[in-house]
Amino acid sequence: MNKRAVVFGVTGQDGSYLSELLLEQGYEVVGVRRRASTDNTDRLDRVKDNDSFTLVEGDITDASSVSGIVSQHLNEGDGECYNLAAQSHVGTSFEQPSATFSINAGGVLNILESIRTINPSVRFYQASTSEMFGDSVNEYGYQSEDTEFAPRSPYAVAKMAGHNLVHTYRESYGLHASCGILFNHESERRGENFVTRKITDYVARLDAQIKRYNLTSDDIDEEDAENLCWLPKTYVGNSEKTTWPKLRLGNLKASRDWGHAADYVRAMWLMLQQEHPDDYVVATGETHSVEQFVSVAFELIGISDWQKYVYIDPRFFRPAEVEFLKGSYSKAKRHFGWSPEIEFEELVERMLKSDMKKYEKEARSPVVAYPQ
Ligand code: NAP
Ligand code: G4F
Repeated sequence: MNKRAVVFGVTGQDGSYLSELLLEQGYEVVGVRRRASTDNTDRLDRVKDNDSFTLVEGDITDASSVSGIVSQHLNEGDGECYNLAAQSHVGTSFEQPSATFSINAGGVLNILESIRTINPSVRFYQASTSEMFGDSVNEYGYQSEDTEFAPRSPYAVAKMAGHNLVHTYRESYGLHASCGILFNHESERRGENFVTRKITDYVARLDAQIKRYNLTSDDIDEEDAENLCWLPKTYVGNSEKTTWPKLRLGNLKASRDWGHAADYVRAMWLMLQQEHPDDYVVATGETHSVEQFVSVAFELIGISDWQKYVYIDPRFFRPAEVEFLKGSYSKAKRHFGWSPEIEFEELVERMLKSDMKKYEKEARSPVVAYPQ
C-alpha cells in the first residue's frame, strides 16, 4: 500500500510544491483547502488530475473539521501530516492579529489534538519560521536552532505558540512531530503581496511596456504616476518623456535569507523520514537586502538606475521590523544531507522570467489597468 500524506494549506506556494514531491515519491496525497468563493487551485494544476491526489475541504481553525479529516484519511498506519496552513503575511498580522493567532496557533493545536486522539503514530510537520528569531543573532552574527527567539509581530508570536505546542505534544505524548524553522523561500508561485514577487511582477510589467512602446530608460520621466494606468503619456517618436506608476515599497534596508520553495519542501519531507522528531533550520546561509533584490531584478532587464522607478511608501513599513535574517542549515545538512540547490541570482531570474511570460500578451494590447 502507498504511504499516505495529508497536506493542510495545499493551495499555497509550499503546498503545491510539496504535493508534487510527495506524488513523485509514490504517496497518496490528500490536500486540504479551505472554502473559497471562487476557485483558487491554480497552483495545483500539475497535481489536480493525478489519480493519487485528492482535494478535500477543511479549515484548521475548526476542530471538528480537522478531526473529521484525520479520522477519515489518517486513521490507521503511520501516515504523514504536513501543516503548511497559515495566515502567512507578517504585515497583515498587524492588521488582523486575532485571525492570525487563531489560524497560526489554534490551528496547530487542533491538528495535534486530532493526531493524539485518533492516531498518534502519524508523523507531523509544522511550518515554523525564522520570523520567530526577531532581531536575535548568535555570536557569529546569524541564526541557528540554538539562537534565542524574540518574536516581533503577531504573526511570529502565533507561530511561536504553534512551535511550542509541537514541543509539548512531542514531549508529553511522544508524537513524531517536527518543526522546520524555514527562512524566506520564494518561487514563481509566490503570492504577489510578498516583496520578492511584488518586485519581479513590477519589473516584468515595466519591461513589457518598454518593449511595447520601444522606449529606452532615458525616455522615462522621474515623475511618479500613482494614478495613471500603464499607458505612456506620450508615444515613441515624441520628444516628451513618458511617465509610469512607480513600484511602491517600504523598508529597503531589511535583509533576508532567500531560497527557493522547491528546495525547501524537500527538507520538510526529509525531516519526517528521520527516526526521531526534531527542529531544523532550513536556509541558504546567505543574506541580501530588499534593495539588492530590487537592483538584481532591474539589472536583468538592463536598467541600472532603478531608483527612478521606486517610491518609498510609508504604508508598507511595519510597526516593528525584523531587520536581518541569515540562517545556518548545518544541522539539516549533517542529519539528512540537505542543502539548497537554487542560488539567489537564479531565484530572482526564475521569478522574473515567469512574470515576463505572464505579461507577453499584455505587451501587445494597447490599454492596461493600473496595478493594484
Ligand atoms: P501561503 O502561500 O500563504 O499558503 C498558506 C496556505 O494556508 C494557503 O493554502 C491558505 O489557503 C491556507 N490557509 C490559511 N488559513 C487557513 C485555514 N484557516 N484553514 C486551512 N487552510 C488555511 O504560504 P507559504 O509561503 O506556502 O508558506 C507555507 C507555510 O510555511 C505557512 O505556514 C507559512 O507561515 C510558513 N512559512 C513560510 C515561509 C516562506 O518564506 N514562504 C517561511 C517560513 C514559514 P488560501 O489559499 O485559501 O488562502
Ligand atoms: O516578503 P515579505 O513580506 O516577507 P517576510 O515579512 O520576511 O515574511 C515571509 O518570510 C517569513 C520567514 O522569515 C515567513 F514566515 C512569512 O510567512 C513570509 O513568508 O517582506 C520581506 C521584507 C520585510 O522586511 C518587509 O518590511 O521586505 C520588506 N518590504 C519592503 N517593502 C516589503 C515591502 N514587504 C512587503 N510584503 N511589501 C512591500 O512593499
